[in-house]
Amino acid sequence: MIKPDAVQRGLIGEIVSRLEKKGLKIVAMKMLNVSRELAEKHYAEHREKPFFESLVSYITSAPVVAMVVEGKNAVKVVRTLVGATNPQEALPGTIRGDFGMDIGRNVIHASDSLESAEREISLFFKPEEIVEYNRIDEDWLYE
Ligand code: IDP
Ligand code: MG
Repeated sequence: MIKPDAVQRGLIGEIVSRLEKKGLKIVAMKMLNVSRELAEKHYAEHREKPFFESLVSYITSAPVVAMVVEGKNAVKVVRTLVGATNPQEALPGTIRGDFGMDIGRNVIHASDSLESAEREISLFFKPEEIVEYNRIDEDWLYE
């Protein structure tokens, strides 16, 4: 999910482009305003954290772009492209490392496991919003 700061800063294209060029297949994508209810569900695991309120207020402050991407080991690959949670520690070349300055404005969200991906996808998308297709370059992306 491209977070509100990245949408406001005009980084949607850059971020989508990085995922696309890596070879990840985008199978769903939408812009939406995250409601407080959705934000609380999405970040349920952080409910007891001191930053929970500011996190919910951040993610609901402007539109986001939610995506579902597929690929071999997609969860791990995306987390690697995204970089460390704190953009000040994220390596250059990663999305957070290249575009962020503050842990509370860290540009992008990425699911951390297949289980959380499944849970989060079901919060943001109806099954019929996820598209099945082949990318023409798949034979050249994978051995
Ligand atoms: P992740 O996004 O890298 O998976 P999580 O630990 O799951 O990191 O935290 C979820 C989000 O909560 C982070 O992306 C960041 O926006 C916010 N966050 C995490 N830790 C802090 C903190 O210490 N202060 C403020 N915000 C935080
Ligand atoms: Mg997380």
